Parts: sequence; structure tokens; C-alpha cells
Amino acid sequence: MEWLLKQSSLYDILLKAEQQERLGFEDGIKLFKSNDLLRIGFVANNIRERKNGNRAYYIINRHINYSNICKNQCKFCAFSKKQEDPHGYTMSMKEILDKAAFASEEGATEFHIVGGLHPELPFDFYVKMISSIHESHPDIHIQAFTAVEIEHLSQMAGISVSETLKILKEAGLGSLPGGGAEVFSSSVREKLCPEKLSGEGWLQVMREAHNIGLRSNATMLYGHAETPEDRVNHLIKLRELQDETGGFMSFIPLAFHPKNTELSFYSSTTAMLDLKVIAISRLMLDNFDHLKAFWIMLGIKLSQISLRFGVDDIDGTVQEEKITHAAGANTPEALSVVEIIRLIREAGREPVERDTLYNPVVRKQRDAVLQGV
Ligand code: V47
Ligand code: SF4
Repeated sequence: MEWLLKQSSLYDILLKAEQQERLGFEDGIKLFKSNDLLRIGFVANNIRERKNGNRAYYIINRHINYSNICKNQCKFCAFSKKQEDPHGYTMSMKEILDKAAFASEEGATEFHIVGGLHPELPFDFYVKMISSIHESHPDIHIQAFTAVEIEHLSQMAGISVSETLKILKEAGLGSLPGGGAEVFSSSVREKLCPEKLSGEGWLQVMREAHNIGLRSNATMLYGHAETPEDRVNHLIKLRELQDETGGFMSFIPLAFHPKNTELSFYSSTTAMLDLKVIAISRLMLDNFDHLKAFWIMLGIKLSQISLRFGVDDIDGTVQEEKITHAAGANTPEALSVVEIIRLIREAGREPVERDTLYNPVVRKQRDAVLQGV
């Protein structure tokens, strides 16, 4: 193996990562400036196999985007609408519960619930949404509200973030998704989403969630105005918080989709950048157990390849996704379990259905049916 790395100008960095030594800021920058994707990917794959063996995780889940009405106007977002916009919507409680009931019948183990920052919906709406879903489906994990939504809800309720989180947890909230992180750089945020919670604010909400026993994911939106320095700083900030709390489950790099946004002059990300971000994230985030490819954003084929570049999880069936599709994603809105299993197996990995907390899900009936897939 050493002979392979020796031929690279990244030798010292890759060897360090291979020997489980932590990479620094300059290492991250050099990796982003290199085009030696195969060697970077080779080491990322080794680390992935050390952490997760040959397993590739997936989940049977259902996304519920309860409202697209948002008081913010992030330039990269094609999903949000103003309250007076005829394309704005807010689901009724019945609609939300019907979607949850349908997903439950389909075998979902997770509801993934996020929406815009509605300027008027009272905090009670959110508590009722979580408690009603939880009462109807006590065994299905509710992963809901980005750190940005949590901060908004705390403002709507006039209570602290920590109190907000405790009330939602009491109502049945199981964990937080990783959205809203974008890139932490204040200059990029100033340009793209000036009204949004700051990077430090996002990290603080996550710290408070972890401190009361709510675990979460983390994301990074890339492929717009950010520099390699912004990406590496973002990864290091996440790594530092993970050292402190251990509360992050997985990291999900999100490829920017420009269509229908105010940033539509950007091109979509390329496969080279997508795989570089994935592999470098695997090298930098030594204290994260899981790296997830969200196939909706990355595309099905690249998600499959990513299973050999550091990724050990390709998310799930999803069912209905509005945020990336509003921005022109041409992936389907759902994948069947059979399709997910096939693409994992053809990547030479062992498919493992997981729940939100990465416990394996055993389904005797399904396992028998899928023997031949
Ligand atoms: O917060 C918005 C991003 C996020 C665009 O935690 C965009 O398991 C690309 O966070 N192009 C929501 N991205 C999605 C998200 C997520 C998805 C799947 C799994 C998990 C998880 C989290 O999508 C937003 C924002 O960062 N986003 N607009 C766009 N045009
Ligand atoms: Fe609103 Fe979130 Fe879209 Fe920003 S990314 S405009 S906060 S829905």
C-alpha cells in the first residue's frame, strides 16, 4: 500500500490519515487543491472500512416538508415562499398524520420533518405535530427541525433554545437532522443568507441538543461561493464540537443545486468535486462514525460510487422530497428498497437496514423475500 501512496505529493498527509493521526487545516487545503482523487479516495475507503467494515446502511424513511413558507430568503433556496405567494403551503395536521400513517404502513422506521421558518405558526403547532405523530406511531423515530428551525421556534415561543428542545423531546422528538449548517463562514453567510442563524449559533443549538441527549446529524452545503478554506474550517468546527459532545451521528455533504434559485448563474457541481468533498470529509472527520450520501442530491449513480470513496450510508427511501426538487434535482423523489439493495450489492457492499440511531433493523419477512435480489 505504501508504494501506492509514495508516488503522490500528498504522501505525508495520506500516511498520517492512514495511521489515524488527525489532519490539520493546511492538510485539508492541500487535499482540496490536489486532483489526486484516486489516492485520496483509496485512503478514505480504508478509513470507511475500518469504521464500518463492508456494511452500507440504508433506512426506510419518509420526508415530510410540512410548510414551505419562510421569513428568510436564502439565495441558494428554491423551496421557500413568502406567505402571500400562491405557491406557498402549510400542511394541515390531518395531512401530516395521513402521510405518517401511509409511511408506517410502508414499514418506515423514521419520519424526517423539516420546513421553512413560518412567521406566524405558533410553537404549539410544532409541539402538537410531534406529539400527535408520536402518539399514533410510538415506535417510529421522529427526526425533525434543523438547528435553524429550533432557534426560530424558541423565538416564537419566547423561551430559551434549551427549554424549546426539552419540550419537543418530551413531546416525542427523537433527534435533529443536520440541515441549516450551509458553510459556517460569516462572509459567505453574509452574501448568501444574511438573515440566517450564524454558524456559531448553529453549533450552539447542536451543543445544547447533544447536552440534553438529543443526537443529530451535520451537513455542509458546497458548490457555490465557498472557498476550500471555508470548507476545511467548516469541517474542523464540526470535529471540535464532536470532540466536546460526541452527539453527531453522521455527516452529509450537500451538493448545491442552482436551478430556480437566485444563484442560478452557478453551474451544478461536478463528479470530481462531489467525490473530493466526500473523500476529504472522511479524512478530516476522524471522530464521525458515519458519512452519508444523500442520493437525492448526489444522484443515484454517484451515490453508488461514493460507497468506495468513504461513504457508508446512502440514506433511504425518502418518499417525497421538495427542497432539492424545487432546485431542479432530476433524481426521483423515492427509491424502493429493492433498488437501494441492488445498488449497494453491485458496489460490493453488504446492505444493512438501520434505524435512525444506526441499530440494524431485522425483518424476517423482507429478508426472505429479498434473498434473490
Ligand atoms: O438546510 C437548500 C440545503 C438542507 C438547496 O440530516 C440545498 O440526515 C442543495 O439538511 N441545493 C435540507 N441543497 C436538507 C438536509 C438533509 C437532507 C437529507 C438528510 C439530512 C439528515 C439532512 O438542504 C437545507 C440546506 O442546507 N439546501 N437549498 C439547494 N438549492
Ligand atoms: Fe428558509 Fe431554510 Fe430556505 Fe433559508 S434554506 S429560505 S431558512 S427554507
